[in-house]
Amino acid sequence: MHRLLSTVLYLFLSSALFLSFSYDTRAATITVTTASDVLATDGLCSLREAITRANTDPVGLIVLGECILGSGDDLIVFDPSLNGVPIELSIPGIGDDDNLTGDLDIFSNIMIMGNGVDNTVIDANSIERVFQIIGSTPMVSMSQLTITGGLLVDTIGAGISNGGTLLLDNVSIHTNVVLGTTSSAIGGGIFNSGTVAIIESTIDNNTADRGSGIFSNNTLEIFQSTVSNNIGRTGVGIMNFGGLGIFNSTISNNAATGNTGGIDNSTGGIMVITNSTIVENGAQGILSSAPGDLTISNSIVANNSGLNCSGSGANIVSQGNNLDSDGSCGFVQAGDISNTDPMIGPLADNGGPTHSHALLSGSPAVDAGNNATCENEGQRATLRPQDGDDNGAAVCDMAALEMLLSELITQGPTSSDGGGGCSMASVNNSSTAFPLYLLIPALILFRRLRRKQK
Ligand SMILES: [Ca+2]
Ligand SMILES: [Ca+2]
Ligand SMILES: [Ca+2]
Ligand SMILES: [Ca+2]
Repeated sequence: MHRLLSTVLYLFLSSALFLSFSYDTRAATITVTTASDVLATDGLCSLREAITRANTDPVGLIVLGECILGSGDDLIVFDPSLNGVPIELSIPGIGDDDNLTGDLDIFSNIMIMGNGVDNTVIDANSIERVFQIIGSTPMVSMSQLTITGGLLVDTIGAGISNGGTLLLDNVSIHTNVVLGTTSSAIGGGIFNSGTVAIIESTIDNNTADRGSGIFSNNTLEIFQSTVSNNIGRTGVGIMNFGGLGIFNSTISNNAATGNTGGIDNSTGGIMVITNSTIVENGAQGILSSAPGDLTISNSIVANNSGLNCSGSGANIVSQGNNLDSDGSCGFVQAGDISNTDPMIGPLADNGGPTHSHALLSGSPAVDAGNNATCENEGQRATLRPQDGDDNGAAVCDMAALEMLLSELITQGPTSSDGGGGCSMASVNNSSTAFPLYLLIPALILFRRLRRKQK
């Protein structure tokens, strides 16, 4: 059921965003041609100028060489000559919401498509946050880019502050900082008060008092993504007060000075976790504060430095086929495995666009999920189920990844100390496993670009 709900939400988001772009024949494609953060008639188009043109759809003559005029739901792209050159924000002045100084302010429907997380890096250079999506009406998508260098003091959302509808697809949000300890020192990577869908993205090494990776008080869905190495007091990976779904994702190595490093589902937050790996966080892995508000299936909650779960039984409800390493999660439903070492590798590049934890040969999580409730593909887009224990029956794994039998065989026998010697076979997911929901918007965009060229 939750899989269906998430699919419906995804289709809504992707169709609302991408189809509106594809059928908005007025839309302009605005190409950024300089990495400098300037507002000037200099023959070049900066990212700030491009966003202003897209926001305001001005009319009039196009100045030769400047950004072309926005028109409807615009697409912003980056000239390949900028690949690898960081776009550093440099016009000081915090608190401006007119896209003139400090952060980049978006208040219309805009699609920003970079050339890859290594090629298109948008760095606030510590002058304010990176992006602010203002009001509840903008529909925005960002893909193939990095968002970093945001710095705020006791203010929300250093990477992105979102009030509208936002799709993040193949995005890296790292090293954004909210200083301070007030109730506003939240959302180091992302602050969300609207709707956000995160696909195949990484939220890493962001800092805030609470919700250092992500703070959400509205609707958030996370697919095939990793929230890792964030730093804060509590609710460090994710702090949730709204509706949250986590699918095929990894929450790992978030460091807490307070009581919860992984996920804090506060009173009023409603949360579903399936096929995910919540491990190696500081302090507690998951805290859920009210009865029935968090349901979990086909997942691993293990090796967190405090309790894996706080609020088990009433507040954290197992729907089966989960594993914990300390017996704290109350995993007593069908297929649950309690107080058991999951036998996982370190957070590492195991193939696909995000880092993850592999299951090691002999892991009790291999082929221990429920085919009736598991997701159709793993974090790396490996199709589920795979027969990982070579008994002829293909069964979903617990956890974000679905391991291939060839990978588990290549690892060989696992040493009892969990030491090295494990070589992972690379995963080829480029052919059969490419998700249709990414292919469809890509095809729509390609057709639209082709039409424009004619
Ligand atoms: Ca526009
Ligand atoms: Ca602003
Ligand atoms: Ca601004
Ligand atoms: Ca399997």
